[in-house]
Amino acid sequence: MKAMSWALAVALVFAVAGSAHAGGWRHLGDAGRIERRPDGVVVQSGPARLQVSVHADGVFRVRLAPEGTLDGDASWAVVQGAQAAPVTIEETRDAVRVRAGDTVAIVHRAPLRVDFVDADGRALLAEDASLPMAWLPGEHGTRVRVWKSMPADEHYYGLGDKAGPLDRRGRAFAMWNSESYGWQGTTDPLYKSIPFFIGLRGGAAYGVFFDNAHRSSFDFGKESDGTLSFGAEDGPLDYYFIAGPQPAQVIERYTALTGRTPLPPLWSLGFQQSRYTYHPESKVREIARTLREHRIPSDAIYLDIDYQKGYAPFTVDRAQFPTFEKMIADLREAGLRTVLITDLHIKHDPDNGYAAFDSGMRNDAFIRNPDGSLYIGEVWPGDSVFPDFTLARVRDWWGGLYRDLAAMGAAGYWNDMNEPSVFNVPGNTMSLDAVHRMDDGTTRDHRAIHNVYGMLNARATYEGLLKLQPTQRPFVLTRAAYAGAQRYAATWTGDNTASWFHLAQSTPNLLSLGLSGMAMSGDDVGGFIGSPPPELLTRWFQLGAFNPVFRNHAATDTRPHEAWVDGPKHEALRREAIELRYRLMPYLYTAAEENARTGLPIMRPVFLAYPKAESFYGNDRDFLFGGDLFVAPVVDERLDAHPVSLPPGAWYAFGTSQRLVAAKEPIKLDPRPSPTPLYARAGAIVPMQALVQHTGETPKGPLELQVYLPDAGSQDCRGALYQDDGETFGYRDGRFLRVAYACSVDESAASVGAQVAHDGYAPWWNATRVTLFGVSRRPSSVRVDGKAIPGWKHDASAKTVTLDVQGGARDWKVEVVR
Ligand code: MIG
Repeated sequence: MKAMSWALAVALVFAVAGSAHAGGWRHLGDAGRIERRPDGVVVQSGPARLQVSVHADGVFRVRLAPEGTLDGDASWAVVQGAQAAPVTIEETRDAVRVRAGDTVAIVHRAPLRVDFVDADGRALLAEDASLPMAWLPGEHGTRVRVWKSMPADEHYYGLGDKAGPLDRRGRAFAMWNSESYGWQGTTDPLYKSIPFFIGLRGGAAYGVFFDNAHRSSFDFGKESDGTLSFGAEDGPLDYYFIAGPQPAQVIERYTALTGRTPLPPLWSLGFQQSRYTYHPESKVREIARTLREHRIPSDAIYLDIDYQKGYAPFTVDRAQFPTFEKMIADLREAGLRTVLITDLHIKHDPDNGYAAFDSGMRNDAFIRNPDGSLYIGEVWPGDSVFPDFTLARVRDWWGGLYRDLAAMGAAGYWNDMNEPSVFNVPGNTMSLDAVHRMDDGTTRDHRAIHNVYGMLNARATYEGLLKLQPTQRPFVLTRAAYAGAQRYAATWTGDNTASWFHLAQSTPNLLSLGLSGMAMSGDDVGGFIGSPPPELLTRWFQLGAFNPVFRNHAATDTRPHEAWVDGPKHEALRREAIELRYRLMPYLYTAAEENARTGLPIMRPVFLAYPKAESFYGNDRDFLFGGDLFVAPVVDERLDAHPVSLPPGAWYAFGTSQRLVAAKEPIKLDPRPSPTPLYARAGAIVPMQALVQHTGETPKGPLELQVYLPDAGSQDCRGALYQDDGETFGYRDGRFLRVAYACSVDESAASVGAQVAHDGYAPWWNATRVTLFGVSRRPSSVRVDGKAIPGWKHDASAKTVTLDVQGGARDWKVEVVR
């Protein structure tokens, strides 16, 4: 009942949330005393104080304290401390200008407000003088809100995996981690809260990160056409302005601020087979056997909640899994890792020898109600208790729970239900009064912690695994997240539906997650709820093959979703899609390493690489896979032509010499093209390998390099390769290989070169097979390192030249002479 009335109250209050003039909002008045600091200014305005500082290169921070005291500087998201950056401060009659690099924060005096402009004085993000920042004291804290002018031609991206189109313009969103079974196109909020967005206008981008974990909301002109706003129910008014102008630069800076995804284990980039639930043991073994018999390349099998005893996390139902450890070992032998679900709700099961509960009680690890009693909520195991993940010592304890499962040989862990989801209560989550303890001895109620709870669950898992197996890269899959969760876990989009709608929704979701820092993401291939018709399932495999996390999953009571269930024709198409992913593994792994190093996502909206290509600002269907491949997937049942509009420049139909140029009119393909239309940038050098059945298998044969020749004179021909052992942290000690490839074309020759940039890991190949696409005329000779070689091939109809360069990691140069 209590929670119910709260939910109603929130609904009522939220109805007027965006409304600036609704009763009681106290807006900032004029500036009073201005204090200069080395990194910016602190401005008094009545009792309130506003701080505008330069946090790092290209990153400004704005904080408002209504009562004048800036809260302790705690953030769950930010890992980058304030960096010293050159700052100049200039005072004029009307304003103070804080300049760093190419960005200026103009702090206007009357009323006190902040605009961001670029070096030429062009507005990037400006406040409307009639709507300065405001706050509204209430029963559960002080609400805060910021309004900004919204240019008519600006587009908005990010906020994690929200439903609906990628461009958020014209809509409003709430941030409150919510179990969202069967969510649809307007369902909001969903499972994650990533209060970060990117504004993009005429090719120039900036970002805003609102670091407030309370229930918050973002409005991109829904309430009022020319205004965007963001705010929260309580907590600090604390946001970062992140300069571009390249959108990629905004993402690099945002992920420097909130952290990056550590390099994932290679196997997690393989195809993953899941279902709710494969049990008993014989069923799991049968699935593993069938994957291999049908030659479906795959790297992991997931065990959902039925492997446990009475759904109690960290138990194994031995009646169903008599030789659990042996099963894991046998799967591993076949190249399949086992991923176990480990929900965070611990069964309330006193005096029954349940170690997770007993040790949690001994360690005072569980969340309590305000009256000191245990908070108990009903979830899968029945009455359950919930770890107090805000405490470091509780995260430690939780991490230790993985000791046995790790010893049993499990390779990855799945943290589901961590919004947290609670059954049979209004709001489907923990009581908002539940008490979370902080390491500094203070407490917060659940309202303040809710949105970070799932991330702290993933963090406890990740850090625990690091302690247990310090040399192994952990793999954690989380459903709930807050900004920064990319440091600990991969994610998926929750309980989607076996519908064409959800297939089409997959790409905007995953692109948005990638723009929001969480590149390692996927959705349930085939749809979780319901039974996909064969063609839909095939299309989903074909799309999922280009998702960072590629996992087939389905709910109970649905028909089987595995690749082989619809007969040989569909199976062949699905296998073909999976095989291409495995053949592209060197390219994909290189993209994953780039993501770990720079934050740039693996799946990229076209505007990320081509910011000026405005025709792609609203494209929800197509995307770049890594830097050089363009995917135009089939996500509907249309009977008319499949239209493809290429990004700027020249492209090749993948694996061919068919050259295409971006044009006004889309290319019209067959209505049901198969496989997925895929294009390589003219100037791309794509590393590939021979087909394997799992990533632990050494490819037989050379490294394969596909070189898509650009126009003569183009400087933009390049590729990269990153390799290491795929599972340890050895790369941090330099045990990796990095090769840069480049090519050039002139009247006399096409040349391709390899340059080893870091030689710390011996690769599996001892030759590189180079294929040049776009060579119509038979060359007069082919030289490697200046010497003519025999044995090269020209295929006149395919317009390719193929040759082998002997050796593993070494510099070389190939010349194909006209
Ligand atoms: O209440 O563990 O989103 O992937 O299979 C459902 C059972 C709980 C929800 C997850 C889904 C998983 C399921 N879980």
